[in-house]
Amino acid sequence: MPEEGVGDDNAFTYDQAAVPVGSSVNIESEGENGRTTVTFNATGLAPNRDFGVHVHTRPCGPQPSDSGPHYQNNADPAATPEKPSSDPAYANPRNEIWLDVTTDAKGNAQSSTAVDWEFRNGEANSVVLHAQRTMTGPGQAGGG
Ligand SMILES: [Cu+2]
Repeated sequence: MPEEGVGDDNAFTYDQAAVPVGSSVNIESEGENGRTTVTFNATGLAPNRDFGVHVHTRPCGPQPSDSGPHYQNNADPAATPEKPSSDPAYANPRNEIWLDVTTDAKGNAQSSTAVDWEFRNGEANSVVLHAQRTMTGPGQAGGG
């Protein structure tokens, strides 16, 4: 991210029950004229369950925390590296990229989102699948 047509070449898996070997995830991002559309496609995940999915700022790594906080168009001034944004005024699907999905009986899922901004160069570096659907309340928004 945010290059277009990015595959899963650098994927790290932390839960092999939720994301079995052989599953695949594909993300595409298209930015144009101040708008960005991101689509998420997955096959072979655990069936019939929710996942939170977001664009994060740092590349994935061996530790789940390596991917850093969510990418925000308008950065929450109260957020710090230790305490990522959880203010619904900033941690919401218009200011971040949220692609939550529910898998079907075969573990397949698709979602897409469109926002009124484009990624700043080099600041959106990963897409993270979370074990839970994204929360939206004050103090927990964006968490999962
Ligand atoms: Cu996330």
